[in-house]
Amino acid sequence: MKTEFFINNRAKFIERMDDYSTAVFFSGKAPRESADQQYSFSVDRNFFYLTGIDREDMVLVISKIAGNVDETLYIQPVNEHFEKWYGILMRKEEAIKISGIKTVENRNDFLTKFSSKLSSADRPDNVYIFSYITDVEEPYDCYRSFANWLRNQHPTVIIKNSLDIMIELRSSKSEEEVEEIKTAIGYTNEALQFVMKNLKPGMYEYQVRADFEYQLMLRNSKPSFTTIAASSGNAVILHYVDLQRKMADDDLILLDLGALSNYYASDITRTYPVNGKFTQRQKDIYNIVLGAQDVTFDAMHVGASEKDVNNRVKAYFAKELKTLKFIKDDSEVDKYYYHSIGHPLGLDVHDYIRRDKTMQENNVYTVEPGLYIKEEGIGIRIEDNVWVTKNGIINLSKDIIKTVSDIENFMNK
Ligand SMILES: [Mn+2]
Repeated sequence: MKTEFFINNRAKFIERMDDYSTAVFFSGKAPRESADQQYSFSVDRNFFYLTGIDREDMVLVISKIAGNVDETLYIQPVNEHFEKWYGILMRKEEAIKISGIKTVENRNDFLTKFSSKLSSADRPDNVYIFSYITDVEEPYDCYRSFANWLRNQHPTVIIKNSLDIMIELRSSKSEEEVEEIKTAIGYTNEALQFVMKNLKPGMYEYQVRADFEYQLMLRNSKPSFTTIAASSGNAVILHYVDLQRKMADDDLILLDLGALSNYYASDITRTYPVNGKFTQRQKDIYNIVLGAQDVTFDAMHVGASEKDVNNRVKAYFAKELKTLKFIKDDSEVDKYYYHSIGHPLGLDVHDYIRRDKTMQENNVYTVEPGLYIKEEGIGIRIEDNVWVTKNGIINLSKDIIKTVSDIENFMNK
């Protein structure tokens, strides 16, 4: 991605931060998995959004004091021993080139320099750190240990959360970001075509996952989240990840999966007949879910509330389920449709949710109606990724086939 994109993101952040403030962003560290193994590193998405860099243990500091802006990036110093074992660390010149940040310092000096800044004449009153989902069971992350240090060493400084600014910036996608999501959708489409060609009774669910992820790896991509491959009755479990079942003739398989392109995610669900042909019952329910997508697309526009859109879908499902004699009253719809219609998508698969929960220009959402008939072992979800524009919505994943006839024709070609 272009350096200008990241420079622009920081400019937008600076515009929104209070004067006499400093904001700190950490790139993060991989947690330990066992005695001598680390989980693979995945960069903090806000750090990436503001710098374009995806390396471990870096710190971005942005200051606005009396209107004067200062940006400093702290990176790990060159360490020959480390490089012999793990790879080449990022050099100053490269960090400047990718991020457009002119001042790059040694990571080991961060706390000392930050501390002296807080005691100087041009000190900030506020320090922005970032907090989103806090879970007391989770180990301390970089922000928490930094917040503790701040409270101990500089108890009068005001700690603010940069969450609201990041929600505003990240929920409004630039064209460049939409292009990345489209690329991620393209990988997903190609990998799904390979999956469909290989799919047959007798395969295990984990083999379908392997087919999908192998195709992503061939494209230097990877899954945007843990691949869900749920056959038959397993598909009524929304986040089913066990994948041990051997598939039989006449099974459906629900695949909820996605790929990454420069950390931008796609999140797609398709439901296929394992033997290449839907039964009449499967087809009937499948087409109801497909119809729910159209109801959703019609309801989505700039200013629409997520709740209203979901209620339209629920009303549609209730009507269809009553016709099929599954339910007698609208209130029973939750038995067969028990999630909501979608979520914002971007650098995170579940991107930040706006506080007012309305759809705004340049938001990207998933649209994922589903019906889950436990008593018949049928679970069907169809999920696309949609861009909200002032001229209406654009389905970014319309090329991934989904009608009954298109799926059957493709699988039997
Ligand atoms: Mn999904």
